[in-house]
Amino acid sequence: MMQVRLFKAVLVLATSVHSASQFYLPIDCDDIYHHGNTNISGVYTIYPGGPITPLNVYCDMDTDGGRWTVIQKRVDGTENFYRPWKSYKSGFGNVAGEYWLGLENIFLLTMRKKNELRVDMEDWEGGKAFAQYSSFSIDPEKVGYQLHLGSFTKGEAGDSLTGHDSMKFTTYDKDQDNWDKNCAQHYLGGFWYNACHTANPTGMYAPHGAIGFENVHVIWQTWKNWNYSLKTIAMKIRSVSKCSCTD
Ligand SMILES: [Ca+2]
Repeated sequence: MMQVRLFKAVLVLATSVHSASQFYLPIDCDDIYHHGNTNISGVYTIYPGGPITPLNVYCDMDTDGGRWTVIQKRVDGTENFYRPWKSYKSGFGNVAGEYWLGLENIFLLTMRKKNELRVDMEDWEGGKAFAQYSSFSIDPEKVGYQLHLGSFTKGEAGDSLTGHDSMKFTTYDKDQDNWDKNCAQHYLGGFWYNACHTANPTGMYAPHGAIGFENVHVIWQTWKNWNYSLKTIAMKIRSVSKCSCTD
């Protein structure tokens, strides 16, 4: 009870000093960009869950005008993404490298503001591509962190995510997919699997051609098809609300 009261008091305090920029608590990288007065990509602290739960995140301030809050990133295979529900819920990895921001944090971020989604990826031959969607949000845990994806808007990578819209999240120890087996166990990630996927950003990381199994890699089907293991992939969200800040 004390904690709840304290939390409310701090919230009121945080709200009351909203206009004083030195006390402003950013919710996402859009806030960092506008209120923190920076356009440098890197690790920053945001507060999507309120003032007593700081969260480190990577902000992409370079791509297409910046302001992107990165929620998932693969670059070198140093992080294990074959993890249970509790890991996908709370988040894991290193925000300066590979990580998953956590379903609870993603829920809070997308609850606070309306966001668009961009997925950037690279192959092993120096090629780059992206896919962008008009909106992205997820429901709370009690309804399985169900995905709500807007329409595909642009990007040469093509649309490999619409087939995952309206899916609940599945991990190897929590099956909420549309397959009679468990997609996460079979395709080695944690995702909004359907039956099962056309994109597998949390799948097994391996140099292209290093392993023979199909469909278990880091995949974006409309760009490189089922049997190409991508070198990098990053999912990032950005507020589409008009900035009301004055500075
Ligand atoms: Ca299943």
